[in-house]
Amino acid sequence: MLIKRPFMIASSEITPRPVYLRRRDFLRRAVALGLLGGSYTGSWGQVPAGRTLTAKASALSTREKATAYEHASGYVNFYEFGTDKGDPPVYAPKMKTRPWSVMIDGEVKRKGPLDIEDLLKLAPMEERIYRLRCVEAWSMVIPWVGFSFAELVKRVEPTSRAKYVAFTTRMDPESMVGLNLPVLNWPYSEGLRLDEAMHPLTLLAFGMYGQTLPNQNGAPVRIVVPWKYGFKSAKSIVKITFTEHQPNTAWNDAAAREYGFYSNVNPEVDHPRWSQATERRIGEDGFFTPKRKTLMFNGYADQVAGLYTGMDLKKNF
Ligand SMILES: Nc1nc2c(c(=O)[nH]1)N[C@H]1C(S)=C(S)[C@@H](COP(=O)(O)O)O[C@H]1N2
Ligand SMILES: [Mo]
Repeated sequence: MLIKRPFMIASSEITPRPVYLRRRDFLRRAVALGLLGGSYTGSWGQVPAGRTLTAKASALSTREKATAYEHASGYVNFYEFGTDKGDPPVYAPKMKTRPWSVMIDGEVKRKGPLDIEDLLKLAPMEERIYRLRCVEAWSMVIPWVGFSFAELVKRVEPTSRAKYVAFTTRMDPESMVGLNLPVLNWPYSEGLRLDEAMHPLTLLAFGMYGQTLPNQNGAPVRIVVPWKYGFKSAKSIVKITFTEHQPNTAWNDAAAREYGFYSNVNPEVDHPRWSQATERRIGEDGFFTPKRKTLMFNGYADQVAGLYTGMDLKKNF
């Protein structure tokens, strides 16, 4: 029989949820006040003290155990900072995230730059614990902090012609050592259909693990689309463009056969070079652990399958 070591047991498993959340709130405030000496160890492992983001727990959260902070912030894809998973934690901290503004443009009534400080105050923050499934067949569970992207969309008023939204990542040659590599056509860009972008699960994230995002995870603002492969969730966003036609996206431009526009997590559609049927949970599943089955739409089928009725998901992969 498998014996759980104490650190593998989520506190949510041994404590009733409301108590668990209150305790976490205490831990967060304690961190903010410096009571715990700069960091705390809990169910998330060591989390360094940062700028705390107060958020209320969301009913959209999974009850699965969150990945340790160490892995979520240390095992990252952010190719602008290098293609190795360990590169972004080394180089990204050099990127300045203030001042920062996000340009709103295209088919929208309220165009123009939005300052990050105003964006942060746009709607109440929620903590959303989501599964994240990378196209490379690994997954994590991350407690994000942010609000539904729909909150922003409502306020900027897209025109009737807007059918898609495109996200563009910052290009900072000083810190982004990966911009010299010809892997992608920089800047990194991604896109969603407007109804996907407006889905309540689509999150505009400013933080994770109760604090502002570490740069390597997309500070100061990123998108998180939990039912799609991770690469759809663009980091460190500087531009949001509403368009009439399907926008080009960085990964689709680089290898159209491998990365479709939709990129919904789908165990039935393999990547041309590997299976998408299973995944390995980072920080939990060892090399010899049987692989976990990947779920349709990353387990969010009940909420999102309706967006794709009538579509051939093998063609629109
Ligand atoms: N700008 C930018 N955004 C990006 C990437 C990237 O290389 N550049 N990588 C993507 C990929 S492949 C994944 S799996 C997720 C990982 O997010 P995380 O590191 O915060 O878990 O970010 C996505 N967003
Ligand atoms: Mo990914």
